[in-house]
Amino acid sequence: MVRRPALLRIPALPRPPLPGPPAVLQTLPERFTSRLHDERTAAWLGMALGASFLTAFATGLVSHFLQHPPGWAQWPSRPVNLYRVTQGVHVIGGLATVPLLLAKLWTVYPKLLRWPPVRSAVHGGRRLLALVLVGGALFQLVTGVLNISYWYPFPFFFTTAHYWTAYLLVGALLIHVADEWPKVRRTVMTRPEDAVGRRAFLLTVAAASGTVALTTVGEAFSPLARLALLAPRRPGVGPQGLPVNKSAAGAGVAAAAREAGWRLTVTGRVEREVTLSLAQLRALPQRTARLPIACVEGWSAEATWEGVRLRDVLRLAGVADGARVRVESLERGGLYRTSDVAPPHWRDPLTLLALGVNGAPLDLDHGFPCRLIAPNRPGVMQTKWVHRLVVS
Ligand SMILES: Nc1nc2c(c(=O)[nH]1)N[C@H]1C(S)=C(S)[C@@H](COP(=O)(O)O)O[C@H]1N2
Ligand SMILES: [Mo]
Repeated sequence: MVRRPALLRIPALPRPPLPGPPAVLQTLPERFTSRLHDERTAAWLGMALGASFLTAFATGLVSHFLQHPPGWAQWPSRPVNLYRVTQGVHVIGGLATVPLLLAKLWTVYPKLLRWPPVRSAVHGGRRLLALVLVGGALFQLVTGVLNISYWYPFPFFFTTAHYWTAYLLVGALLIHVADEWPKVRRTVMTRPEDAVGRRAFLLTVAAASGTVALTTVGEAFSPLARLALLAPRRPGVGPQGLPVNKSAAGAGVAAAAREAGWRLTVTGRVEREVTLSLAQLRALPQRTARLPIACVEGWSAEATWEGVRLRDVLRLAGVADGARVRVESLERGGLYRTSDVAPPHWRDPLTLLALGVNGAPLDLDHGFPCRLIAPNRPGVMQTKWVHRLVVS
């Protein structure tokens, strides 16, 4: 049902005794004089929105299943920048969708005020579908933007809500596309006879989307970093030229990480338990790898990491080729205190237990004394302040 804004309820207006729309609504549709509130504009915007939501869905699923692997599938460790690209597309594409959605809502909102609100069962069903589409799309974009801005005014856990709403939205989207397909064929695939400034309008919307993308893409694509005016994170900003999400103080590990008694332990299903001090780790063959941190929030930053290959340390303990490894942080609580490393990742020669970055020992906030860094993997799984490897 349509809830009329309070302003529109004007009780004193004389009206015919017939049951009908409130007087204001009777004349309202005629006031939408712009001819851009038409099918053809809506169809073009709808196609763009459909493409961008489906892209966001696919890239979102990649990110979800990377963090919650289904068991039968293993994500490869190469190409090194794959996750950086899929997640960059997810977040920056999502931001660029905001102007598209606003334009679409503007184009179709006069329909919302039509009388009677429900004309038939089919019409009622369509309105319900529209409610799910509009509600779902707004929910995804609003929570996404708030999340990358590190602002959590909502009472639910972002990741779970964003994930499940995606299925609801895509389900509704598929029904909507099937339902509207004839209209799309009638409009988008034929030449318009009328000139109502539609092209100029659509180009303006496209330019707005492009501007959003251009002023944020630099957070993932460093050559454009200087243009990243709207991005919440910038690649070069932070200790040692890298952004920090969780500081050592914030994680409550500052004291434990600096302790001289710090040791790295390899335990679980191993041939022999191994315990290494920082000096012993430094005495093992040191390697460098140029790898990005690619955060789920869309930003990424590349660095030159120095340290020991994870596989070298695991081989010291006699770990079997197919083993899985859980990397544990000194951090006591928090969602990111551990991460799982599957064989494609731990056997990759680029996967390091990093002791240094960009030519200096790790900053405390980057995970001193030791952090995991691996190719093609979300930032949340690049565990900092590592102290234990548990093999299973
Ligand atoms: N122990 C631990 N490791 C962690 C985190 C954390 O909260 N705790 N945050 C992760 C996240 S979300 C990201 S994006 C990267 C950020 O790394 P940086 O702060 O060194 O740039 O570290 C990851 N490693
Ligand atoms: Mo992150």
